[in-house]
Amino acid sequence: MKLYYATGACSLAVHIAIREAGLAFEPVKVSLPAHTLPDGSDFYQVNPRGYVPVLELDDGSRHTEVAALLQYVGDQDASHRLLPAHGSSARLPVLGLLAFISSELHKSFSWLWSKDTAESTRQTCQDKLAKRFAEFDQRLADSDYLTGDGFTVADAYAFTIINWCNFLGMSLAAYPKLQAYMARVAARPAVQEALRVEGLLK
Ligand SMILES: N[C@@H](CCC(=O)N[C@@H](CS)C(=O)NCC(=O)O)C(=O)O
Repeated sequence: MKLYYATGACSLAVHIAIREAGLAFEPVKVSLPAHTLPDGSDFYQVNPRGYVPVLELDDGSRHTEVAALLQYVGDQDASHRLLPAHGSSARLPVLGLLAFISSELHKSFSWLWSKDTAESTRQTCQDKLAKRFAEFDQRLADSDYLTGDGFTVADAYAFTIINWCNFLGMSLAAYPKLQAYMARVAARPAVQEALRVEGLLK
């Protein structure tokens, strides 16, 4: 299995999940500004949409979309620790969170990354994110992770996206439980290893 990733991008969620699941894989770094691979070849040949993550399975098939890839990776872990079993009621909140993080967090942040985004749009996105952060802060008052006391693929995704606050100069000081959660997730050995491999830790 190969994971095409870019440093600190949303692909980090899949990277973390793969390491949490203990799966064998080859990380392949993509230069996003140039859309090139380490050998200089064109990343659009791998993904015509031009974005990471791409997960290439051993049969050569290539797949995209963070929320879908996290489900695939979670299901490879036979203990169902990262994603409860198909058909179980415990799976539903995790799937709900994957969709929520994708549409309500990931895509709002996408506007903040663009230099061309108008100030009014930027403000709207920040206001929306503030509401989502407040909700997570409340949710984390009684539990270590988003769906209870165990880490799931939803935490890999939430951590990755909220971590962008560090790059965009957005403070989480108003959300102490969320801030503590970010430190808790960052301290997990699999997360430390993913951050180190991506060059985000010394
Ligand atoms: N719909 C995709 C979006 C992935 C995405 O936004 N990837 C960004 C990095 S976080 C990217 O590679 N952008 C570069 C580009 O679109 O050229 C998903 O959910 O996986």
